[in-house]
Parts: sequence; C-alpha cells; structure tokens
Amino acid sequence: MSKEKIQMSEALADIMPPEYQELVATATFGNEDRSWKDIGTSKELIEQHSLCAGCPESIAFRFILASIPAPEDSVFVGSTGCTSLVFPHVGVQNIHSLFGNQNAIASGLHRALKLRFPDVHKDVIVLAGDGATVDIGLDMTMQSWFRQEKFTTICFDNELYANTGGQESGLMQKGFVAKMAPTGKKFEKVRLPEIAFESGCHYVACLTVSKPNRVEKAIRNAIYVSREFGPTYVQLYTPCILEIGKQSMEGLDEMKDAETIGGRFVMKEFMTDEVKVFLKEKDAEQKARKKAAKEAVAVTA
Ligand SMILES: Cc1ncc(C[n+]2csc(CCOP(=O)(O)OP(=O)(O)O)c2C)c(N)n1
Ligand code: SF4
Ligand SMILES: [Mg+2]
Repeated sequence: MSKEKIQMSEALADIMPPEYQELVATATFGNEDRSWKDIGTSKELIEQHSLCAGCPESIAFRFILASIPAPEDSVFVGSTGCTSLVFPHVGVQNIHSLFGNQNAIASGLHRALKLRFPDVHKDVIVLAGDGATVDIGLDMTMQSWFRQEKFTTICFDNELYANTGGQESGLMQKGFVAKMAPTGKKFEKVRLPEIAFESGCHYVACLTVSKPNRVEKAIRNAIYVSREFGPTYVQLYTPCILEIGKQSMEGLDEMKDAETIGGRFVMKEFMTDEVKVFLKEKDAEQKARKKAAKEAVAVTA
C-alpha cells in the first residue's frame, strides 16, 4: 500500500538513506485503519526526537503519528516550544508557525487546500504546547473555533512553558511552583476543554497519553469530525518530567496516576448529539472494513 502513495525516483534509489527506503517500503501510508498496533512491524513516521529522554511528548508524538487516518494527505502546523524540535524528524508535511499564530496559519492553509483539492480530505492538524494554545495564542485558537474552521487542534499540556525554562501558563495547576514561577500559581487551571466545547468545537477530548488505544480513538474521532462538522480539540496531558522532578522512566506512572478515579486527568469527552451518531456510524464502518480484510486474508491463506 505504501508504495502506491510514496514512490522513490529509481535514479536515486541506491543513494537514499536506509531509513527512507524503509519508509517507502513498509510505512502504513494509504491504509485508513493504520494504528498504534503497527508500531514495531512497519516504519514509524517519526525517526527520532530531540526531547529529554523519557519525555511524555515523545510518546504522544508516536501514538498520534501512528493514528492519523491519512498521513499522506495531512499537514501539521506546529508552534515554538519543545514540540517544535520534533517536527524536523517527522515523515508528514508540517509548517512551523510563529509562536501563538498556529490556528491562524492553519485556518488559511485549510481554506487554500480546500480550494486546490476540493475532492480530497486534506487534514490540517495543529499541534502545539499549552503556552502557545492557551496563553499567547488563545485569541487565534478561539477565533478559529468561533469561525468554525474545519481542522483539529491538539494541545500538549505540560502545564507550563517548558522550552523557555518553566514559566507559568494558564493550564498550570493552582499552587504549582516552577523554576521561572517561584511564587506559585495563584488561580485554578483554566478549563480549556469545557471552553472549547462552549466555543463551538464539535468534539473535545482531554486525556493522558498512557493508553495508546484511547489516544488513537480520540485523534481519529477529532479528525473525522473536523472533516464533516467543524473545529475539534484534543488536550493531552504530557507532563514535563524535568519540571516535576521525575526520572525518565517515571513519566508513564505520573500519567497513569493522574487518570485514576479522582485524579486530575480522568478522560473526558464532549460532543454534540449529531457527532455521537456520526461516530457510531464511523465505528461500524471501520469494523466492517476490518472484518472484510480478515476474510480476504483467510481466503488467500
Ligand atoms: C513570538 C514569540 N514569543 C515568545 C517566544 C519564546 N518562547 C519560545 S517557546 C515558549 C514557550 C513554549 O511553551 P509551550 O507552548 O507550553 O510549549 P512547551 O515548550 O511547554 O512544550 C516561549 C514563550 C517565541 N519564540 N516567539
Ligand atoms: S523540558 Fe520537559 S517538556 Fe521539554 S523535552 Fe524536556 S521533559 Fe519534555
Ligand atoms: Mg507547555
């Protein structure tokens, strides 16, 4: 399947790096039902990363890139921050925008792609930190929702400005003391998932990235709904282990603890009634496709 979507010039085949050869040969381009479960058997769309060892943002990137339904027809829009350091290593088209401007850039991009390719779903996906999404870029974020722009916004919520040393953000929890916020946060974490839903998002999910199944479902839901209805928002708790004083292997436990009953990040989803019906239909379609694929394999075996 991959080869039908991504081809290599024969003249260059012998000098292309092995990572690229592998990408062309085994990546899951063109398979709508690609999944995090392909990790390990096909080439991932992230080659490496420049984040701190064990940073939950790196796990989030791997799950998101394995879950998007059409990477060959997707464009990510990033913003300055720890996330932006990863995009040069990613095998999907992406644009780096000026800090905070990501949803404005994505609005223009999506409209242009719609004009240029009216018959293809070109998925525009914003992926930025909480500082970019909720603080400096909040106006751009919310105006894109008010305008009902048809793309997905993903926020990596590590509850501060990690890349610049740990300043306070609107998503920081009350009372938290960071390196560059020594007096402690004075008010509660802003409830952006609720605000997003009230501001016109048709599907909203807030969760950690400890469970790949859930991340995959939320990302696919958000993208499918954005194609048909309008803006969608996914907030992923990806704690900055450096700032909360955890070791590289402790990020996963931090996320698991945060999502247990009574924790700060128990998964929540908001959607309109028509989206509920739509997603049920999408689920049924996917199940039917998977069943047909299994039967086809059984016939050829
Ligand atoms: C226009 C502009 N303003 C400020 C900065 C400085 N700056 C770079 S990264 C950053 C904070 C990023 O925080 P966040 O979006 O939460 O991402 P994180 O690094 O936490 O993943 C800031 C303020 C910048 N690069 N450009
Ligand atoms: S500073 Fe924090 S958010 Fe940034 S890469 Fe390191 S652990 Fe991850
Ligand atoms: Mg942040």
